[in-house]
Parts: sequence; structure tokens; C-alpha cells
Amino acid sequence: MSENVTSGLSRRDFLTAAAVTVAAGAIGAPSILHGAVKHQLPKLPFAENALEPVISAKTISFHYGKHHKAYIDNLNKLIAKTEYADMSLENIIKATAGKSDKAGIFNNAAQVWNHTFYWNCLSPKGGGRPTGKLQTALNASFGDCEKFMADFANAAITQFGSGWAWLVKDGKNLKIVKTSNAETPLTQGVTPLLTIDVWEHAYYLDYQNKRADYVAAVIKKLMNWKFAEDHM
Ligand code: MN3
Repeated sequence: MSENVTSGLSRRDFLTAAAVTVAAGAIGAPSILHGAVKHQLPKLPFAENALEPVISAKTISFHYGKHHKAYIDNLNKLIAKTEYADMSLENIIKATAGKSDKAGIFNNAAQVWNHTFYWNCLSPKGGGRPTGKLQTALNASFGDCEKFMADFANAAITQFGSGWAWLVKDGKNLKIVKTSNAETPLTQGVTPLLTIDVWEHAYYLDYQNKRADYVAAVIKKLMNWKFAEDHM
């Protein structure tokens, strides 16, 4: 089988995209132009209808075109003419995490990052079973891939209210973590490998209150195991 080149952005591409604003600031804009360098909505790694029937084009159009875009627009407004105006997205997240007076900036910046990451965790060619070194690592940390997939689904289903379920790399081990609202494992000293968005806006148009059905379908049919493996 040929190398899977349709699985969306590689880690390097993802990080490059995330660093674009920094590079632009470093090269072009003199520091007097605080706020002139804007964070931009990254291109989706698939067509809006490419995840059907698991996730509809309508859901993607709202989730990406309205929700994700709103986080970008809010972030740009909130950081204009502040100390965060020329920072990379990851540095803004780390600099504002846990600061109650910066919650608005943190929430929007983290949601921008979380959503860009989430899109890359989904692929129309995804699903099935993890392979290669990801499979080996999941076996080592969880016993086997079926146990991991069951635990990951359970974490996503049981996250109370809005939030995210994650597979992260913590040292040599892989772990499942849950985060609430905009919280992200980026601030926890671990490497995110996969995520599932369990805010209602991620599934309500297609699944209404049946979050478990959405989670099961995403893991079974869309999970971009290759993207996770590329991060390890
Ligand atoms: Mn979302």
C-alpha cells in the first residue's frame, strides 16, 4: 500500500502553519506595528463534505466557518496592542494559562489551537486500527488497541459538559486525558497526539444528544492514526 499522503497536515506542516504569524512578525513588521500581524483561520485539511456521513458538511461549515473563525477573530481583537500581539499562538496559550484576568485571551487562543489540531486528527481515509509504532506504543500503555479505543471513547463520552478527550505522550508513556472548555494539554508538559471535540457544536446537528454515537463513529471511521504516529 502506498504511503498515506491524504491524511492531512504532517506535524511539521501543522507546526509551520502555527508559526506563520511569528515568522511574518519577525521578517516584516517593525515592532511599532503591534497588532498588525493577525492570526488566520488555517485551511481545512479536507473538503467540508469529505467526512460525511460521520460528520456532515453542515456541521463542518458551522464548526469551522463560524465557531473556529470566531475564536480567531476574537483572539485578534483581544491581543491587538497588547504584549501578546506579536507572540506565537502556543506562546500566548502558555503565557495566559491559569491567569484569571487573561481568561478571554487564553480561551480563544487555546480554542484556535485545539480546533486546528482536531481537524488534523480527522481524515476521510482515517479509522480502522492503529498500526506501526503507534500500535506498539498503545499496546505497551493500554494492553492493546481495543482497550485504548474503548478507554478513549469512554473519556470522550464522560467529559462532563464542554471539552475535549486527548491521547497524549507523557515521557515514554501514552495517556488519555480529558479537558474542560478550552483547556488544553499543551499547558501540561505533555505532547498531544489525538483529540476529539465533545462540545455540543461538534455533533449536535448530526447526532443531537447522542454523543456516544458521534464518538464511536469518529474513532471507527475518521481517526487519523497516521497524524498521531507522526507526532511521536
Ligand atoms: Mn469545537
